[in-house]
Amino acid sequence: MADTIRFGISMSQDLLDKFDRMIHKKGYTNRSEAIRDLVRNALIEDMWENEAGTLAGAITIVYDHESPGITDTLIHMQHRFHHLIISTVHVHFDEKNCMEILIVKGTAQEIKELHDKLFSLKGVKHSRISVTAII
Ligand code: NI
Repeated sequence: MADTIRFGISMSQDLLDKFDRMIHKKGYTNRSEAIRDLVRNALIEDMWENEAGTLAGAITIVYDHESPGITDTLIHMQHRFHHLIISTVHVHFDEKNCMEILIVKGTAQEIKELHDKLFSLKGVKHSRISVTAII
């Protein structure tokens, strides 16, 4: 495990009060853990924006399974991107709509490319990406 370094942070009383109220609401018991989480979030966001390193995540799509060809196209694409897609979960949302969660691992560029291809398919109504990394 890497050494833990202690360092001081300067900020206005007003800003610190707002920060303390927020982390209290979220259930943090100390500022250090809250700040570590903020730093991790910022680092992962930077990896996503600058397309550096390996990320893992989920692409969630909602689609109309009655849209012509959509089911075959989605299966075809999942085989084409098999190196990125670790697993999928399919939920029959209602009589017409399906939700599929694709669990992916790759670079931000690869994940964005796959997401864009999925979202632009006719019949796909909504999609969301959520990514994380080991920091
Ligand atoms: Ni379904």
